[in-house]
Amino acid sequence: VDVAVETATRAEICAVACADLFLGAGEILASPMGLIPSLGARLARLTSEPDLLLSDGEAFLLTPESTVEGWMPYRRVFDVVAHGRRHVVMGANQLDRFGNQNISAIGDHAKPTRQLLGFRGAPGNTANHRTSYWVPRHNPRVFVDAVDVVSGVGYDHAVGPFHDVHRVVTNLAVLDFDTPDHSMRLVSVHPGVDVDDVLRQTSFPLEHDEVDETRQPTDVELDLLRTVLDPAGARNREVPS
Ligand code: F8G
Repeated sequence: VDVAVETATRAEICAVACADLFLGAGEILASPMGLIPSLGARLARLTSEPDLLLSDGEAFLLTPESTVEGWMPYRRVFDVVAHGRRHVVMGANQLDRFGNQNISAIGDHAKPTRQLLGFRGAPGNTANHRTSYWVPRHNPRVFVDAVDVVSGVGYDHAVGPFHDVHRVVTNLAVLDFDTPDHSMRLVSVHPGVDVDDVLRQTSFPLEHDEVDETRQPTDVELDLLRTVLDPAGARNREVPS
């Protein structure tokens, strides 16, 4: 097995966990929001998923090295969303145990204490195709009993046959919804993190019967991250080790 001899940083573990979100994806549009999910999608394209399409979020499809390889103006992104051949990795100010996401507002909806991003593409994304989440600071303020506003739709608000909240990757762990009632489950903790650390940082109970350790990057993945995708090391500032 091609396992890296050098020690990976926490950020590199997270980027590889994000790359693994796309395993088996084939020729779909990957829409990673934020640095670590973007590194993950580009890494997947260079390793496990060579047919993955990467958009710049405006008008072009890019190679992992940022060369333009196609034209996808904004309106065509909506066609792809509706058609379902897309996997978005969104952020979250709040997430609950059924995967409802809030990026809209904090507090009472009639008089919010904080105005955030708004609903953006979240409702349509979660109704139409696979969605995952990236949370760089796993804590009880993000992992809440109930979100203040539902932006991305969770499993307790069925929105049809294409709803598919896949996984949540955080700075501590990987989680999914593969339980009988689709409540959140702890899949793996990153090297150096205890299961109890994750439970303490999560407001709701998490199933944690069979928890693995998140896998280490391979030598090839570490080399790509360090020399091709992020030579300046921005990843390690977003997620300190
Ligand atoms: C809180 C909390 C909390 C934050 N509890 N308080 C406070 C209490 C905090 C601060 C203040 C601000 C398809 C598609 C689209 C498109 C199209 C196409 C999408 C439709 C494209 C364009 C579009 C959605 C993509 C994301 C989000 C990525 C992040 C953020 C963040 C942080 C969410 C993590 N829990 N939280 N506060 N977008 N971004 O103390 O108070 O609130 O806090 O797919 O768009 O439109 O649709 O958010 O907030 O996926 O992940 O970075 O807003 O930066 O600064 O933390 O300090 O001011 O007092 P943030 P933050 P204070 S798909």
